Amino acid sequence: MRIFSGIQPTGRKHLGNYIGAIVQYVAGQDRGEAIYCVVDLHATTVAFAPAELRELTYDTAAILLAAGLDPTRCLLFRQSDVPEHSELAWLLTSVTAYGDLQRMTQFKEKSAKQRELVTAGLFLYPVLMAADVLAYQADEVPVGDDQRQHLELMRDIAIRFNSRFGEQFVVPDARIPEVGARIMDLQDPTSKMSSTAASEEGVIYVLDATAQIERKFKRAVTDSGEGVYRAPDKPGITNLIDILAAVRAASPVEIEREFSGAGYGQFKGAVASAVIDYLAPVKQRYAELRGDQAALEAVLSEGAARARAIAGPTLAKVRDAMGVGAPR
Ligand code: AQP
Repeated sequence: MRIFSGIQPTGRKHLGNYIGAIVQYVAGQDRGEAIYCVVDLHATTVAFAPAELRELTYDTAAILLAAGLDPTRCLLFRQSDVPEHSELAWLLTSVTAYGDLQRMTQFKEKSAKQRELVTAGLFLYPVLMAADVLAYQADEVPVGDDQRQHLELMRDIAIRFNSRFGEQFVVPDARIPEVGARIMDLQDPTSKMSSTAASEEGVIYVLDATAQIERKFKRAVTDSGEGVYRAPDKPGITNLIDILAAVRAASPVEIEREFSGAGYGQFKGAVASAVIDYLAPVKQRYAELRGDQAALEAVLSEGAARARAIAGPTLAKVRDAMGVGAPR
């Protein structure tokens, strides 16, 4: 079983990224051959600063290692170090429908937010994402719920390619966690927690100081009623229940039972302290790892060499099947 996922070095990683994706990456090391990638090429699809991008790539790699990725048990690399990703993305455009790309919710939302330029890269983002995964013949892709639509398109691309050019790709499945697949913004619990949120107050960053985490949970938007239980008209409390369930590896029902008589203030305090304890060891390891950029670079470049040994043969096969390039 091969597992692949990518994470963008855009902004600081938040609790949604952590619970929805990173925790699953760590668990993937025990479940199969795990391959993870910091997708810096994806980050160039929206406005970015070149020097910052490089730093954010190291930041993101350090967060992943601090969370528990172990380069002896998984493969971790930087997307742009493996040119097979971008070549395959181009080849896959030949079986990707323009109309499908136009329907992508993420493109619609992100293009609406761009002030200066809506890039063609943003439009083609899901094709590059398909190439990331398909190059490794991955069986499973751990992601948060917001990537569900991209995963479906990726499967369609693989199926269309296989039927046009012969069986070249494994058709991957999404692995979306049961609890915590969509952590919501604490200030606007109808929108997902996001690195591009309008205000930082609703976003818990993995590296936030204890006092910031306490303050953000204290100010988290709830409803005017009472009772700690999940309901469509209680998106704020529902989100806090999901967060506590995820960090305690419990079920939301267990959390509801435990806090059935509690007031909102008491409940928010409990969520804040659980999240603080949960992130403390990650923050400590991050500080140690981030201080040694040369060591981070070594992990990424060794990972890239091993990744190319897997993606290269896929590309050779695909080029042959498409009649592109000199015959092998
Ligand atoms: N709120 C979330 N809840 C659960 N999972 C989430 N993910 C993102 N937000 C949530 C999952 O995190 C992984 C990495 O996402 P990314 O590479 O898109 O990184 P990002 O740019 O930091 O993601 P954001 O915050 O979602 O930014 P925007 O909104 O600007 O794109 C993915 O598996 C994703 O599902």
